Amino acid sequence: MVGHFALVATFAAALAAQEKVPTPVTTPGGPARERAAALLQELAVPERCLDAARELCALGPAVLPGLHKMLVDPRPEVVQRALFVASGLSGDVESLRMPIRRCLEHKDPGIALAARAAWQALDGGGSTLVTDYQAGKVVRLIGDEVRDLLSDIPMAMSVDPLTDGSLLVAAYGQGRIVEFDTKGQEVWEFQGLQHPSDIVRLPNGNTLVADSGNLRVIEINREKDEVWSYATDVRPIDVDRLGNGNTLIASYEASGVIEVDPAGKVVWQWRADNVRDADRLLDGTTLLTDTSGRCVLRVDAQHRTLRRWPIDFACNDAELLPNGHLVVGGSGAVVEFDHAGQEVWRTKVGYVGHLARHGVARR
Ligand SMILES: [Ca+2]
Repeated sequence: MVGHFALVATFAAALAAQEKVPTPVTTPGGPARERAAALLQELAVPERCLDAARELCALGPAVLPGLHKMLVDPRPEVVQRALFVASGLSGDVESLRMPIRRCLEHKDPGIALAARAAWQALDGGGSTLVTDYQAGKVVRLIGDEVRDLLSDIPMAMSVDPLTDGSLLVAAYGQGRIVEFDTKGQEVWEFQGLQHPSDIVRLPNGNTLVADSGNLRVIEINREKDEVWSYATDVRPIDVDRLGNGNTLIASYEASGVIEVDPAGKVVWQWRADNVRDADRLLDGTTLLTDTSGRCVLRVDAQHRTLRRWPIDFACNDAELLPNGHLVVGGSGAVVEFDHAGQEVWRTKVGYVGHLARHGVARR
């Protein structure tokens, strides 16, 4: 991985307000800071975790003193909670830049992965990075503006933005994954895949690939050696490495959604034919994007459905944000709902294979 962390111009320019953001409570110290301290404690309570995060995001800068303490806590789970809240804060959060940058290099992979999202949020300005499979593009949506970052990538299915501004892309139609630097030049690729659907650059520099057509997930190192694989009853569409070292895989017409440990043992499963995205949330629950069911679900470890968002198009990817909003992309659109389920923003896109929200619009 490239060792510098320069701002990407498109990120820095992306500070335009995009949508309604709760006005931060401006009382210095006092009640807001006390409330923040109590809410930061509640992040550790699974039943309160996501609600506490949402309320913390609304508090704004009053949260910062407590967050700074958590970011240097020796317990990895505490640091991860702080990074999640950090990625949803509005207002002046510049003081978080150095602590988050240190977390990017943390030896705990869960912290390093969580820091990636928080890092992108710092300069993301509330933009949404998406692939448009139909147009063969990677684009950044900022309000109603659509900026092309990469084009001429047949069936661009997934993109992983790296910390130095490079973009790792799963070129589904070319059977390869490609890394582009900030000038759009190819700097690394891996060929011989069949319909790669998702990619993740891991903190150790390896790359996790959903090699869909070959019915396997592989992890390869920079030298392109295969260092891990999983190929039992999967047609992987989405793959994530979790903080505990396990791998979460969502498959089309195969095992559904499975969490497998490094030895390949399935430790959790959600049976469904067409869930195209699964995300493990901070409270241990799982967000599922069910394309055939046209809905997004939040389910717990015991397979209970805690919430269901109906979606009016074939959805492919979703993200539940720290502020409680849900962003969903798929066939024809990207939509954002607030915590109450009200649509706050929608834009037309040909066919979204993957999306990622970076931060909140700042004022
Ligand atoms: Ca996922």
